[in-house]
Amino acid sequence: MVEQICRASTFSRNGFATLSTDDLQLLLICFFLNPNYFHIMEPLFLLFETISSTAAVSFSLRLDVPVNGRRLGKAQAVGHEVHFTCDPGYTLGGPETRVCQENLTWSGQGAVCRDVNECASSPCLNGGSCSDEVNQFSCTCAKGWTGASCQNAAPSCDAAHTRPLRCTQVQGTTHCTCEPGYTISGRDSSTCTDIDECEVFHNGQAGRICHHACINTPGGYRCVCPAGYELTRDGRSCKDMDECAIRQNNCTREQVCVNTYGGFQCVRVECPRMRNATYVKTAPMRCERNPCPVDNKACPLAPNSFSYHFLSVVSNLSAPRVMFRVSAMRPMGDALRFSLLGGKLARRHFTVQRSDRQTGQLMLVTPLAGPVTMEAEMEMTELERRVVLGRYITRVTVFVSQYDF
Ligand SMILES: [Ca+2]
Ligand SMILES: [Ca+2]
Repeated sequence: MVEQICRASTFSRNGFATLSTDDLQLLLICFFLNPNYFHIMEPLFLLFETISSTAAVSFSLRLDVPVNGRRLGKAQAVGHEVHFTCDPGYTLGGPETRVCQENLTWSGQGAVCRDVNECASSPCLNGGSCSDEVNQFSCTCAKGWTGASCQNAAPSCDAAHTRPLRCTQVQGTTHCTCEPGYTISGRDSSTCTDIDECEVFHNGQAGRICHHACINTPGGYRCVCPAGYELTRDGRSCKDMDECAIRQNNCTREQVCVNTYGGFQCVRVECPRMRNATYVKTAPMRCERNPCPVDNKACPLAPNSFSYHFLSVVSNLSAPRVMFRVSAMRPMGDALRFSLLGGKLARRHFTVQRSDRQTGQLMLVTPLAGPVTMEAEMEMTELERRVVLGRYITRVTVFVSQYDF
């Protein structure tokens, strides 16, 4: 009987129940009968109020409103429900609805509003790190990226090296492309990055992309040539400028302009000075021996003529190859002999061969690495019954360029 009276529902009213002094006494009796009574009544939150000078106990079921959330519904009568919602940015943990039960406890566990982890979906792109905040997230972007989700390449000196992807929808499928000269890149393939043609086609099957130097540009590339060369129409090759032909040289009237690969040379032929013979210039590139005095026995042994030739070649020309030919126009004697004059250096790179009865040729036997200027002298000797009739010197000056073009 007492247990029945002491059932929690005895004191249940409409949520806030006002206990009369009799009820309060009954409560105390219940407590004395069973000291654990208030443990049973734990959900009851006792309030003491004074209403019209009547001591009364007002109680309500403890029901915490979740932090960052709201409770909907005020009724606390047995069988009634309350609902919980959370503020934006929070998700409800626990039941959405709790029912006031017969034993004056609420059904289920307490509701809590948990902060939604906006970082859970890894919203920061391109290596950015995510910080979860209430109802939002913030990205700390990796170097070179910007935007709320680090989706944009940061403006920099080479900002032009990236372009946005161009996407189109075709029958529900997205097709993305880049402008010519760009390729899809980025961790999530969301960016078009300039192709470094200079790097990619450095030494392709078709040879070097540029004859000389390559400069990568946004969306393309550019070939450049060293000073003294101009880019050809194909935009790849370098062609020597003929400074002698276009009069972009500073050679004087006494000098002869010799075009070389990558430059030019102003040369002036001086006839050789010899003790036993004198020479006169008979052409800009030729000196002939003056007639010998009758009493000068050494003079006739001196070379009859000196011819000067200037060759321009590129560096590392393959060898062997014929560089120059000398022929006797009107052979006087019965034999011709060709030989190479000059020092060790000339002999390392050149040799003289006979190509037919009247012709000798200067051969390059070892490639010449430029830039260098090399001289070689060929002698043609005319003989009549092994007696020297005349000697003819051909001096070849070879200007080797710095580059192999
Ligand atoms: Ca490029
Ligand atoms: Ca030139």
